[in-house]
Amino acid sequence: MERFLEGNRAVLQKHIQCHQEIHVVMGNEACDLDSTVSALALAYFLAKTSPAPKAAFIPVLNIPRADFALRTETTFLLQEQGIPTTSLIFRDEIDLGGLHHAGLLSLTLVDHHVLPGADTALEEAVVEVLDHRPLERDRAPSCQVTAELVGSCATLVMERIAQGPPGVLDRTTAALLHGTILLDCVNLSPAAGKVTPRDVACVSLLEARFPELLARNAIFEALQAAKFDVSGLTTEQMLRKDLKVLSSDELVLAVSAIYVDLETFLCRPGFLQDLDAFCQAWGYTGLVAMTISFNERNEPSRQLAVYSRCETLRSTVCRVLEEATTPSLHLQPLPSPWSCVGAYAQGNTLASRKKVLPILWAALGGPGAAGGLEEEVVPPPTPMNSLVEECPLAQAVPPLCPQDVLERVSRIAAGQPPSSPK
Ligand SMILES: [Mn+2]
Repeated sequence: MERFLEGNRAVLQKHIQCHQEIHVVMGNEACDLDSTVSALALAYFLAKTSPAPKAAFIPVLNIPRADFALRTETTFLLQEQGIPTTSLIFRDEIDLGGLHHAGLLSLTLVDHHVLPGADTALEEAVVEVLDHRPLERDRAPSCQVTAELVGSCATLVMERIAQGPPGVLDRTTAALLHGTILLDCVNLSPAAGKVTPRDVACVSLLEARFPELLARNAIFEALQAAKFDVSGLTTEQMLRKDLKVLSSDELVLAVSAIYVDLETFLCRPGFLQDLDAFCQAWGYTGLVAMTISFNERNEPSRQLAVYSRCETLRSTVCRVLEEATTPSLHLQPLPSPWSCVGAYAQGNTLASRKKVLPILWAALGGPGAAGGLEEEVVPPPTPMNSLVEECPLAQAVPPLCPQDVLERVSRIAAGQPPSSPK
């Protein structure tokens, strides 16, 4: 896998020069772990098994490279498997429209099967679809469609590989598929309602072939922790990672979920410059940051900050949140290091962003606040299973560092005592 990915760019260039077929395997625009790994693994398999003359099989991550850092569970798993980001090809690094225009493009869609409006022109190039949700549209008979309601698209890719010639699957690809299925299927927990017998069968098959794969719990916990690990992100990336945007005729208000406590967040180096630049770049008049963090007993606490350079807007938003009754947020003012930022402890830890958005929408004077919640999300949302939204994990996920989890597990595996109690 590593060598396949490393060579991709050169193979792509050569095929363009020689006017030979380029077969792109691409996931959806959320570019979550499933989309990424399904694209990598299927492209790798096709490259290994397709008869000559070979197309260039190129996995494409369906986001701009600049957004990749926000997919923290994906960057974590690829790094663990020794795959450098430099060998990946992102959507803004390949001209799919141009390739199609030149008659060179074949397209396989994984983890989705309908191209977004902006990509409609590429529909004609689609030769195969692998998806794990119900089909919304029919395809020409020439297009090979696999649509099965399993927990993870990676399961369908694994089944495809298992049906192919033996010996194609390498350890890295196996680890990627294994981790992805476990994350998507909530560690194969039947209670979570995502796993199917086919997902379980694939995980077992992978473990039988590669006994050195880490234990399921360890991988799941590490990936789950990585998903919410923002320690490596810039302030701008933290603000974008889990973002909703409310807009009225006059103003645009961003509402970001933040996964560190408010004091840490507000005291980041260069905080105010970064916040100003972020709001200016995207045209936001103000921003509400809702933080969720966990104490040693894994109890969640929520805090809230209101920022705007427009004092009228800031005080209006603050007042509306302070006085809200459905539900009451039980806000307690906190000292803020910045005069343009109001800070609060949120006593009502059950009041999620889902509850706060309508309050804010009403404050913006949204028409018919009940039915008119118009969410416009710019830039596109990341695939966050937001803790700030209502989410079954909101009470249970401790802020683990993914490296710690793996370290602890390898220590346990080596028979050494864990460095710190869990
Ligand atoms: Mn998926």
